[in-house]
Amino acid sequence: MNEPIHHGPLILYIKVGCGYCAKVLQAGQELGLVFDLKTVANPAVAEELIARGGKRQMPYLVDVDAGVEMYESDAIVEYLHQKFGPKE
Ligand SMILES: N[C@@H](CCC(=O)N[C@@H](CS)C(=O)NCC(=O)O)C(=O)O
Repeated sequence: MNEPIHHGPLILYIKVGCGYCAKVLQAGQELGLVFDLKTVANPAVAEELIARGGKRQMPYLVDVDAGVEMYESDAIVEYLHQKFGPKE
């Protein structure tokens, strides 16, 4: 596993037991990223997610510094690898 790297806040909305969320969490761990995790078990968090992205679907990533927000685990994993993965 890589050493932890410095990066701006990465908020990840998740649901416990969600395999798509686990996939993103694992990718983040492999890249040495730290997520600010928000779980939709809290109704206020679920409302916040819907207000932000338009629907209740997890995982949902917010890269605060980049102003990037997205659904879809595959897209999130790809984004994280492109931004934080090893450079050629
Ligand atoms: N294609 C999406 C599927 C995500 C998905 O189906 N997430 C489920 C949880 S595993 C969800 O948001 N369910 C709505 C809910 O639980 O309210 C992805 O890969 O991220």
